[in-house]
Amino acid sequence: MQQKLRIAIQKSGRLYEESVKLLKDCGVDVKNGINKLKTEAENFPLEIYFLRDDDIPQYVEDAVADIGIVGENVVYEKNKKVQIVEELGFGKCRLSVAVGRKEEYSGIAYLQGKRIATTYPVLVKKFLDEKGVQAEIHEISGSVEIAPGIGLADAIVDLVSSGSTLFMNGLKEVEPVLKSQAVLIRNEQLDAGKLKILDRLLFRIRAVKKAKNNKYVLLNAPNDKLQDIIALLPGMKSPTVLPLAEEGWSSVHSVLSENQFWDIIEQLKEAGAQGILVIPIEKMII
Ligand code: PRT
Ligand code: ZN
Repeated sequence: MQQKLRIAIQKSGRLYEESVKLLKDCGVDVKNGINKLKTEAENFPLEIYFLRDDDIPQYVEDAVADIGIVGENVVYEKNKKVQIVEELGFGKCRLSVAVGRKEEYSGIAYLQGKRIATTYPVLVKKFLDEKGVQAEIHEISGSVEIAPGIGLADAIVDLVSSGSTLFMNGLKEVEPVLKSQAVLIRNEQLDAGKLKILDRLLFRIRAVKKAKNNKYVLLNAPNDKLQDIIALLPGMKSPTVLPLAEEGWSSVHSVLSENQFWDIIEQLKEAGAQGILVIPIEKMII
């Protein structure tokens, strides 16, 4: 029988859809996991387990699953023996200290002797120890943001993404504890066969990630401006330049990364580029 790699992903919740999408973008056909514990991909040697995110590090440490997709916040809180192999670029958030909006927060010393409610006691303790602050940590299992309002705590440490939950509960974010995103983790002792499958999957994940961060750009350039325009373009090797049917014009094709995209487009227009088309890239293999 062909060897399979077992991956654990969240059964439902914030990471579920993006985890499934990532596998699908990698060409792995995942059947819907709702109400299912596991499924097998037909076109790739992968078995997919659907679990609560909190359990994933333990399952990967115990080799019940070989790899898993989970938030860094959970990996560090659970502190299991697993290796992070790749940042996945979704599920981005931060673990932060928040206090009542009207409080005068003077700095970390504010927390001295205070009661802090959180679902992340390990990370909070580590953070306070590093800062040399003593405070009471109250571990609660959910709805942390209501703790100050009902007199259960003076401050909270919770995950924040847009900040609207804090705002709606009369709180303000005052101190970052950890930045987090979804990561791929692996068991520390995979055999050679499984490592080979992991390498194949990682190769695909990296191609998908790279493509997401890049755009394919096509533009028309008058030949007398061509050198200036080419100088602005990075491209994978160098841009492709093709003559247009119209005399004196060329078509230029290149790849731009998301974070320099708008700057370069503005400069291209100024340099005389016209008819600029921007196209998403599905996979990018370098
Ligand atoms: O059922 P299961 O145990 O699997 O799921 P869960 O309910 O424990 O986790 P889930 O689905 O809420 O989150 C899974 C992972 O998503 C987290 O571990 C993080 O890595 C990541 N993530 C990213 C977030 C957020 N953003 C986030 N905003 N997880 C939770 N939140 C919550 C936060 O706790 C707060 O209640 O959203 C609220 C704040 O959001 P904003 O946008 O109002 O700031
Ligand atoms: Zn959870």
